[in-house]
Amino acid sequence: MSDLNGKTVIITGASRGIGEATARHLADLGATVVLAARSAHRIKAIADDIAAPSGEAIAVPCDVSIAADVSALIDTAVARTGRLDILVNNAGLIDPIARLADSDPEAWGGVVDVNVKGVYHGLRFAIPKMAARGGGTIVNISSGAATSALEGWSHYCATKAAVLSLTRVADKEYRDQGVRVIGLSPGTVATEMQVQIKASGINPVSQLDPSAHIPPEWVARAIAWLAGPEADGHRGADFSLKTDEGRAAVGLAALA
Ligand code: NJP
Repeated sequence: MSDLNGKTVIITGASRGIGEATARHLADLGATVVLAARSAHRIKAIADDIAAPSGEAIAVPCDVSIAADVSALIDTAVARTGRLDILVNNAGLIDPIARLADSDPEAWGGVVDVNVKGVYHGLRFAIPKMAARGGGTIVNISSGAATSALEGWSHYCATKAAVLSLTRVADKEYRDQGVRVIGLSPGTVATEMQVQIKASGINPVSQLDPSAHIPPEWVARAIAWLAGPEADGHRGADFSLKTDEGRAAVGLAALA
């Protein structure tokens, strides 16, 4: 497990779900965590809770679809802590779920703004800071949807495929400057996103029993593992937590 003492980690989409669990876990491992999301009151409450026993946590309200917000987020993290070691590009949307001919073009584009442009913004503004210090790690939260087609998820499949593409290109461009860029496909996770998926009733994922989902804390453990050198073989690709090999590497139970 990575020793994150003295390191600064930014997590987008940290107001709930995978992002919140990741902030809490990485703080437990010694990191100073910077929580970003639109729900300012929620990230402030989580940061206060993390900081209360012994951790260090900073809340920065941020809409990842807005370049200036992400630029300011990264500047704030560096100004407050003096460094940036890890960025977790986690913020993402799945709603509204709809088949192509029923989809609303504006809402479809809004998902592109968050899922694709949000990740691009993180890469765009974090890479120069990391490269200037000799390196860092960026984990882009991907999905099995990046490489498979699911009814009602044209926006989600297309945007996660774009995230995988960004992971590949960023690795190609900045590997030799010490910037480690890795995607993470977590499988189904018990968060608000799965509640929205179930409510849609559209494809087989919506039919899954909630007991099939892994807890967000498992994803947080995978992210901590990806931050360390043991995960170097996954640079420029999506690491999957759905496989027995992936779970074993992270130290999690095999699939039932
Ligand atoms: O989702 P959820 P998860 N700017 O809905 C934030 C991927 N994934 O934790 O802004 C900034 O509980 C939102 O905060 P707020 C998935 O695609 C999941 O499951 O305050 N933040 C909240 O904190 C996504 O990339 C599953 O509303 C924005 C967070 O995003 C990541 O995992 C499977 C924002 C969403 O929390 C986390 O999803 C899979 C914005 N514009 C991949 N818009 C799964 N759950 O099964 C939203 O393969 N957020």
